[in-house]
Amino acid sequence: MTGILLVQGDITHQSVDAIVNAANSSLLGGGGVDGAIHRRGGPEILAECRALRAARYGRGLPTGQAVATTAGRLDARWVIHTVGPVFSEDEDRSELLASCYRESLGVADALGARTLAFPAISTGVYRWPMADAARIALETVRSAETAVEEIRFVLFDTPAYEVFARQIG
Ligand code: AR6
Repeated sequence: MTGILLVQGDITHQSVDAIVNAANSSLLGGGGVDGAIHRRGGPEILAECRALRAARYGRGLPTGQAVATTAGRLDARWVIHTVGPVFSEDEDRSELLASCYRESLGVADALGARTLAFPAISTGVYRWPMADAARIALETVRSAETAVEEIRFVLFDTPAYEVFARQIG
């Protein structure tokens, strides 16, 4: 039985086995939660991301997939990088957003992670409306088969936390 927990705050301050990063396909960092993870986690994370790109993802990590690196100086064992879809009014990309959560859980299981922290993937720079993103995130992790014991959604601000709290019921 997997516990689902909502926390308001900065994901880089969480103590968990694995922290999920809302990355982009370059894996080379960016703004938002990605920038915060690399800043606080230090250069070891970027070094592993570069090595992964060179070895496996020359064209970038595809949207909806996930891959792990060290967590550097973060209080975690791994960072799991996943690439959310950019929100579109014209095209339903929900399955790609759900895939980010499913694939991240799959990577966490393969690593043996028991506790995992997710940000609200795609809800910042990638503009996904928070309520819809929360619904997809919660439905996907609730229906996933995983050995992860605790999934923590770390919401950066009060409005985001409240949206998730309403969705979780
Ligand atoms: N802890 C928890 N949540 C955070 C933090 C933090 N430290 N910082 C921001 N958020 P975003 P995306 C929230 O933009 O939409 C990057 O440049 C934020 O308020 O980080 O998936 C990447 O390199 C929002 O609710 O990710 C990509 O290019 C959520 O995290 C692109 O942005 C996600 O916002 C990915 O865009």
